[in-house]
Amino acid sequence: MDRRGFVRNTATLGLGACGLMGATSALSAHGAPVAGGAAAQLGGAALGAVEFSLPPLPYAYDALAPFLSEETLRLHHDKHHQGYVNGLIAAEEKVMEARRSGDYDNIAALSDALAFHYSGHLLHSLYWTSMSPNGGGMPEGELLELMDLNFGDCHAFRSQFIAAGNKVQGSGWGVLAWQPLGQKLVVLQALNHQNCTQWGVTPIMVCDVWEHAYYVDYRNRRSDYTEAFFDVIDWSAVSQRLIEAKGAG
Ligand code: MN3
Repeated sequence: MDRRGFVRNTATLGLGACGLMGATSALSAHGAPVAGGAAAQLGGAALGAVEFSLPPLPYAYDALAPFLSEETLRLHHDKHHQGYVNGLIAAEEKVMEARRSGDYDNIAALSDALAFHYSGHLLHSLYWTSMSPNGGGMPEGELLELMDLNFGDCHAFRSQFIAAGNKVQGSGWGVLAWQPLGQKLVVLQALNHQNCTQWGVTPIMVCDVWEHAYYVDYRNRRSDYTEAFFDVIDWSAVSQRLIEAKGAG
């Protein structure tokens, strides 16, 4: 099947139950544009030093036009993603202060903030590397074989992924993830960044459907954005993350 045929398929499947993306170490996966190693950046703030930082956008701000404008990518990467990194660092510092003082009265709010900002940081890092100026086309190899096995075929996968993103109520994500217990690919929704999660799954491709991701370019037409997302997917990066996720799980 050619790329055009793949992209044109717009049949929709019923939306599955709320899925989940996980609080996993997905950013050790291939393609995460984090200087010094994703694992070190995202997992290195265990006890003391706060090491989280914004990874550079792996292409020019105007490289994905016309799918997404330079204005959108500058705002989204430099302001929104940076905001989650800042929020994560602030939350970590408050948790460290609670440890020092022994005052855990705010632990519920702090736990919520950690989940929100960490998940936002992780998902945005995956989002940038789910796309490429040279993206689009078809998935190949084991990724394609698993789509056939787990969804029926790649068209059915595409329909479910787009439906999941379109039907997120409010802000959230469409997520393709490797589920180790089922040894299969799953399509999930993430509400906000952290809700509707299955523990232990590894997200390998994500589509941000918060309005800030598309409103400048698509206004309220989220479904136009989620359809066009398939024109820029970096399937080789997604395939590599699948291999790494399977190896880890
Ligand atoms: Mn976003």
